[in-house]
Formats: sequence, C-alpha cells, structure tokens
Amino acid sequence: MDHITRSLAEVEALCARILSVNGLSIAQAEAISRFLTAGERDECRSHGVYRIPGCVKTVKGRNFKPQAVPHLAPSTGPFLRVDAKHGFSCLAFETALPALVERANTFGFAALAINNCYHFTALWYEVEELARHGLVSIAMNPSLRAVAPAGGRKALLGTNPFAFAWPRLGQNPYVFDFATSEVARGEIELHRQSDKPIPPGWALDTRGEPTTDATAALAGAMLAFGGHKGSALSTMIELLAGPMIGDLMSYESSEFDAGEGVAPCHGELILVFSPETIQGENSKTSQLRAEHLFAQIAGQGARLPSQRRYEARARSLKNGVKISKLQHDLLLALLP
Ligand code: NDP
Ligand code: PYC
Repeated sequence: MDHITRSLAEVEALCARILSVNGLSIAQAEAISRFLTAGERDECRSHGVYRIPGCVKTVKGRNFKPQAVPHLAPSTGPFLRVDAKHGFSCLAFETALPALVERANTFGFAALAINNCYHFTALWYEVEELARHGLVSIAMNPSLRAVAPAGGRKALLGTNPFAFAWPRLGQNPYVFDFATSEVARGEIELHRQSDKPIPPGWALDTRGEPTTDATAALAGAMLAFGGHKGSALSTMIELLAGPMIGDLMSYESSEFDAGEGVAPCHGELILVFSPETIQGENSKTSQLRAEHLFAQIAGQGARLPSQRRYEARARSLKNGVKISKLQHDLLLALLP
C-alpha cells in the first residue's frame, strides 16, 4: 500500500499535534493546520502536509518566535498593518481578517501589510476567504532567492506568488494563484523527494545551463514564467510587498536566513475591494456582467482557474485524502 487515506479532521489534528509537540503555540499550530489541510483537500500538494517537516525545522530556527502573538496596529483608515512578530503568516492573516473585511466594506478599498512573517503557504486560501465575505482581492509576497531574472542565469528573485479572487453569485469564487516562476519551488522539491526528473524549461543548474535534474535545479536557478513578463511581475511583487511595506525582498530574506534553510521570513501585501461599496446599487449588474464573461470562457471549452481545485475538494470532503506512505512516515517521525 503506497497511500494512506485519512479524513480531513484527522489530517488537521495530526498537523496541529506535530507542530505543537515540537514547540509551536497552539494558536499558531492550529492556524497553519487549517491552511495545510486545505492544501491537501484541494490536491495542492506543493503546499500541503509535505511542508510540515520544514515548519518544524523553522520552529526550532534561530530567529523564529514559536509563541509569537501577532499585533494588529491601531488604525482608523483603509491601510492595516499586522506584525507577525516572527511567527508564521497564517495566524497573522487570521488575526487581521475581521478588520480587513470591515475596512474594505467601509471605504470600498483596504490594504493589509503583514510584516515579519515566516511564510510558506499558498495564497489562494486567503483570497478565497475574502471572496467568501463578498470581497475582491489580490495577494502577493516575495519568498527566497530562487529565480533568475529574464536574461540572467543566477537566482535573485523569489518564486513570488500572485493570487486574485472574485466572488460569484451562488458559486465558488473565481480564484487564480500562481508562482511567478514556471512552477512553485515546492513542486521541484516534490520531484526531488520522489526521485523524478523535472520537465525542461523549469530551471538552470549552477553553471546556468538548462537542467531536468531536480537537485541541480534547486541548487541553480528557477526560471520566471513567460520570460520577461513573469520576471517583471515578480520584480513588482518584490517592490510592493518588500520596500513599499517596509519588509524584506527575496534575496534579503535569504540573507536573513543565512543558510539555515528554514521557511523564508518577509512580508505580504493584500489589496481588497468591496464591489458593493464601490458600485452601490449597480453592483448586481456588475456581477452579472462578470458572470457573462465567465460563461463565455467556459463556453469555449476552457476551464476556469480553481475548477480543478474545487473538484478535488468535493472528492476529498466525500472520501478523505490520500497521503503517500512516504509523506505519512515523515510526519509520524516528527512525533515523540
Ligand atoms: P499552478 O501552476 O499549479 O496553478 C496556477 C493557477 O493556474 C491555479 O489557480 C490553477 O488552478 C490555474 N490553472 C492551472 N492550469 C489551468 C488551466 N489549464 N486552465 C485554467 N487555469 C489553470 O501553480 P504554481 O505551481 O505556480 O503555484 C502553486 C502554489 O504555490 C500557489 O498556490 C502559490 O500560492 C504557492 N506559492 C507560494 C509561495 C510562498 O511564498 N508562500 C511561493 C510560490 C508559490 P487549479 O488549482 O484549479 O489547477
Ligand atoms: O513553493 O516556491 C514555493 C514556495 C516558496 C515559499 C513557499 N513556497
């Protein structure tokens, strides 16, 4: 048997237990477990339970604060700032969420900067959550020095994810969320773990030559998606979710890590719009026009981003999730 089936509740409880017995506060452990279980549920394995060993390593890291309690700075305006206090980003996001929703509804627009957070989770979880409150949002963050700028051959930029969500009438929100590299680094790590080659076009080795070897790719430089376009988008994310919010860019985050190899520490920026506040009585018409666009996309036989995820979710809610025996053994090894 190379897979083990577990209910979502079992996965979430196991993750929280592993993290808390390894020293993380219960609140931090539970928040992370919600994010990672959702990743497993939606078959987003590059940001599912495979991340737990890296989390445990991070919890024991030099600069990490396992008991950190995020602090939401007092503010009466549309800009909010939550200091994760060198804990993980998940609890900081959850701490700021009610105020972010309230500000977006009040002003029509709100922004949240999360500072000083160790960050390793997928962004769709956050923008989808905002869409469930009727809000449109964009989220982004730098990560670690991993990607060559277009035209270069050495890692400098992060894999810098970019996510967007649009709430829909009576349906799951429209959500996309992608790394600005050809693929998330986690995907290459999973290839390395199961000893599989990566497709051509994902990465260069340390000499700057194309490689299909996952280990060589991780040591070398990943490639930006879409050449100069992905590279520019990634640079924008470095700037907006770095210097603009007073936090680290990817290469600076790697310097902060200083070879320890724990989750990257930096910031995140989330921009939120309330269609109802901005459009007032016209918001219903706007929603219908958006639906017309989605219908035309689907009408061509194209699938919407997140459709695969929502289908996986429906399966997992019914049948539980399959975790590879390899992953499961790695998890159990983290328990006393
Ligand atoms: P993928 O390439 O797997 O997917 C990117 C997006 O495109 C998803 O929304 C996906 O929807 C959609 N999509 C894929 N194929 C199609 C298609 N044929 N038609 C329409 N839409 C499609 O993602 P990445 O490998 O780039 O990133 C994976 C995750 O890694 C992201 O969730 C990201 O947040 C995370 N990440 C996190 C980082 C961090 O610093 N915390 C750094 C980098 C990445 P669907 O899911 O339904 O397939
Ligand atoms: O998969 O690229 C990635 C990644 C980096 C940080 C967290 N995930």
